[in-house]
Amino acid sequence: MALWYDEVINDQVRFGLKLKRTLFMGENQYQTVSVVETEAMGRALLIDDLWMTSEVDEKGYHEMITHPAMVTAPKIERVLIIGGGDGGTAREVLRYSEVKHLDMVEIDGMVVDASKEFLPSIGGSAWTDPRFHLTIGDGIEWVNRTDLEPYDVIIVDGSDPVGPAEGLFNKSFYQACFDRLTDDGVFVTQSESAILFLDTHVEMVNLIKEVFGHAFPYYRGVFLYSAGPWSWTYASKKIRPENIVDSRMSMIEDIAEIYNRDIHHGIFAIPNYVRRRLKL
Ligand code: PUT
Repeated sequence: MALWYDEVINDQVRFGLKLKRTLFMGENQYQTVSVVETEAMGRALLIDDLWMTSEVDEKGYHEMITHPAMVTAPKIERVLIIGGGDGGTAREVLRYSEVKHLDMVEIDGMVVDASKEFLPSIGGSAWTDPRFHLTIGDGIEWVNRTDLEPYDVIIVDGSDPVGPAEGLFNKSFYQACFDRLTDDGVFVTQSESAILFLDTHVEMVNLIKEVFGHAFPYYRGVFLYSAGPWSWTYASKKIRPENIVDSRMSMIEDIAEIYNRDIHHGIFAIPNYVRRRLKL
């Protein structure tokens, strides 16, 4: 009999994939981490039994969380990723030669180790890039440090708001990120599904707006996240998503699998039922 794994989204919805085999299962004080091989999506990472990323569709997530910020921030020399343990966001950030220093602060070393061993194509050359500085530690404590040089871009690539990622979904965390950014720096976070987790999405965007003065949610489908469009939210003290640096956009659209200028312009359109609930 075929073996399936279903992410239980709520008592009415599950999202399942047929498995070939389980490659890794581990548990620590933070969460459970598994890597499975699926028929449809290649190898996939689960945290606390929730689908996180897969070889087949990871670019649809990692390109989207990375490039809108990276093509619009005036400077991209110093970048910070909170979370991002599979390495995909780091890989996308490091495509830009202007990046001189990338810090990534991931709370769970097991996610990094499992990703390097079983999902090596996702982090790719990021793991050995001399500009990349990995800290296994608490991203919330990191952004509350006052001894850090400010960042040009901060990307929050956390898991869902359960377990250790819960603290990445509140106003004091967004305020700390605001404080760690340069005056024209850009912040982006994954901000959940505006269909399955609409209340969480709306609350996040409204809190980010309270901190930054503006918030620009954007939307695109990620197959593994099962219910229509996923979302990310962009914010900055000064910069808007229209502020495209042409040379960077041309470079990235030549090599990206999905992201390009037309997609950039389209993704910031907010569905009316969401817009009515946002205090934008
Ligand atoms: N970084 C993974 C995003 C959340 C998946 N549900």
